[in-house]
Amino acid sequence: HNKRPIIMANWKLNGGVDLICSSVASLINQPFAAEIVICPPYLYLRDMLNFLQHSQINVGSQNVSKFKSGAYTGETSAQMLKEAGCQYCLVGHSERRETFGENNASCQLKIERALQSGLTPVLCIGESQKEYECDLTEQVLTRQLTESLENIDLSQQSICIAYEPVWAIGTGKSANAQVAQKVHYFIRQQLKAMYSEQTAQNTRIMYGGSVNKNNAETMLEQPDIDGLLVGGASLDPAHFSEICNYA
Ligand code: G2H
Repeated sequence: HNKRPIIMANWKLNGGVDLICSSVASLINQPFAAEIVICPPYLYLRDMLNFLQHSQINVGSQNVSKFKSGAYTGETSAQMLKEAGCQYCLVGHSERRETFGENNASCQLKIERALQSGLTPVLCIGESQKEYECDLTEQVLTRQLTESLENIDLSQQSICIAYEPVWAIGTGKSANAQVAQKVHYFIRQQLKAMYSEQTAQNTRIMYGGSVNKNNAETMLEQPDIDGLLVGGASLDPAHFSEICNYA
């Protein structure tokens, strides 16, 4: 690996002050080789940022508005997140696509907003169970990448990609590391075709979907897996710090 690995925790709609305190306590003084990022619910971003301000750990949001400002009740803008101190935002997580009507076009707008504000977007892509069974993975990923990244210039700024096969999310069925590696390699080739060899090499591609301490190490050994996006297992601070130590 020529890049620093990245391990991101996605708390989803979980956690509270207790989890913040216990996570911070278990992570804060450890010298991790990887970059560690925690994405708590919006309401806790400030607390997280305050606790982590003298640490190496970064904070990200789980979503971002596609709008800059205005009459959009309930939204949080990229500028606000950046101003609060976030460095990353997830974009287009499959749960948002499935339950909140997000699609590649909204991802494209969100990525634009994030980059304009200096946040690094983490574009989440992945095929459904049905698409996987019909052998449509490459087709689906190509479409997600080309539509979500339309008109996005990556020569001066970077994004991260999280490959999360939907059938592996929260199911306990993680993809086999060799299968995941093949898909990551494919994603990198797509980035090369869309941008350049350099952009493809510089973009960190994370794997997500039922990552835990038993599969994290093998995943991270794969040449095209640059990091992990961890959901369920990140809610247990000891378990999460064990995963972080594999990178
Ligand atoms: C996939 C992942 C984190 P989990 O959604 O984004 O969650 O590890 O619980 O499958």
